[in-house]
Amino acid sequence: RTIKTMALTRSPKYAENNQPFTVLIEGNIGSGKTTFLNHFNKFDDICLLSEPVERWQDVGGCNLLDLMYKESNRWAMPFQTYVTLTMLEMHTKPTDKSVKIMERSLFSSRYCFVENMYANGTLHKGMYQILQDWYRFIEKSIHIQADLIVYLRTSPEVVFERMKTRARSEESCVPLKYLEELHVSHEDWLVHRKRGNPNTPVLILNADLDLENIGSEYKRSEDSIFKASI
Ligand code: DGT
Repeated sequence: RTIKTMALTRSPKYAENNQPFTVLIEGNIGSGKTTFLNHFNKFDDICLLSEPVERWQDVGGCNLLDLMYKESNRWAMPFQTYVTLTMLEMHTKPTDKSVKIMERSLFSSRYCFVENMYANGTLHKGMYQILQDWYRFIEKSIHIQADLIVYLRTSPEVVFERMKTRARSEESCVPLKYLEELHVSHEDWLVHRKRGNPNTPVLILNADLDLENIGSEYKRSEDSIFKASI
């Protein structure tokens, strides 16, 4: 009888019960998420999912990432809906590995980028509301596994220099101010825990360190990931 009552009150969410221990790698643009992910290539039993930036750069021949930066009032909204789709595909992708590590998540898109673009006037209130309704519907109907968040914490000035050195053409017009705003929204979410589920553990790494010196930080994350996942 209890089971029947439960079935009536809540239907299972999509992708519920088929996801392994999942780690989300978060941090500002240029914080080293891709390098961090590559570090875990050497382990067999991990499903690594890097952020689908290449898909955003070629949607049927259109570079949505570029349009989002160049004509943001018009393209931010479609860009965010596409990011949501590609993130959900990663969150729900089945795997037979015992750990999944993902670069970014629906959460950073929602709590950092969308909040920031609404606050700075890029997203119209109506667009923002549509996205919020989608997020609420997704929350009710799709399971998003998140067992640990690794926050690659940086200073905006450091990532600004890295972004300029990397010189991804779409980002050529991104000012320091944008990275400062994104920094604050990451801090609000992952340090001050103002958004999202405050019970998800967050491991904070010093990602201002350059490649030669970040080894010990990576080791610290390996220990947390493997200890927590067994
Ligand atoms: P990494 O490896 O830490 O250097 O990471 P990046 O910079 O390759 O990756 P990420 O996710 O910080 O940014 C890739 C580009 O996509 C960057 O220009 C910011 C943009 N981006 C990522 N997610 C979103 C989003 O949800 N909304 C908006 N507006 N832009 C996003």
